[in-house]
Amino acid sequence: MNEKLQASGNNIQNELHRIAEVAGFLWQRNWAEANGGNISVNLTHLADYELLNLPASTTGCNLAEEVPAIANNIFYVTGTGKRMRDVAKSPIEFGAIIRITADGKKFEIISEKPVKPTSELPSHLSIHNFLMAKGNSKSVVLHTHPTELIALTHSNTFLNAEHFTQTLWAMIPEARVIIPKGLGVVPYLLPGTVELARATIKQLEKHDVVMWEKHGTLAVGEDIADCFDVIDTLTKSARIYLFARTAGFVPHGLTKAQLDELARAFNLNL
Ligand code: 2HA
Ligand code: ZN
Repeated sequence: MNEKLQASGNNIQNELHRIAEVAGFLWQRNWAEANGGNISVNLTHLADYELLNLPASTTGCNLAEEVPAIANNIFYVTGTGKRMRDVAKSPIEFGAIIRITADGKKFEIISEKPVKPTSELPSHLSIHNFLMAKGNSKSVVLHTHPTELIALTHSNTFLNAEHFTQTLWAMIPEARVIIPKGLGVVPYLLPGTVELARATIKQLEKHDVVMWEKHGTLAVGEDIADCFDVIDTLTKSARIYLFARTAGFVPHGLTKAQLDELARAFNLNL
């Protein structure tokens, strides 16, 4: 690792450890086959002046869409084609720290080893740009392939986000509390495209977690562990629903009155 990066203080090192831990969870959960999934974290608020101004180890690469709200920001991003189980061992070896140029039109790699960022970089950076422009403190974008949630997107009924949300909320009280805004759904689009990024951002106006039809889940949050919890809880609900269906019955689910009671008890409509 770059000496300056190493010396950049505990904040960045701690964050890399937390990323590694969650990357391991994604693999253990069977959500990260081969090179499936990707992570980006805005590190700007954790970095010192020296790190923010590290010379680039690559020339700038053009971005398909400008991201002026995150100009000069630095991010950890997982590498394209890299296995999540390897990211878990060493995020810096299987990912990169990148900096957005001052004009918001390019990114450059500042970590020593020039690992090419995730194929979903257009989505990740456009989302960070959107979150920052909204004055949001959400600095994490986590994309993974949770089996049970993806399975449900193979049914047209679950492409209706309202139905998807209500079904998962009704399985366990935690789902209503931990995913208060419910989930958005993006119909299938080619992975890695600007179109997918735009459709996702539209859903993020109202939700913090979005399903990509027949592909996976994307969550945004202030903390990588929180993003994991949201997807983990949704998956738990999906498992309960599918177990019940597999056992031959349709689960009753919590009633509307019970869900409304939870919303009141936890101030979820604020
Ligand atoms: O391979 O998950 O969406 C990484 C992906 C693409
Ligand atoms: Zn994916």
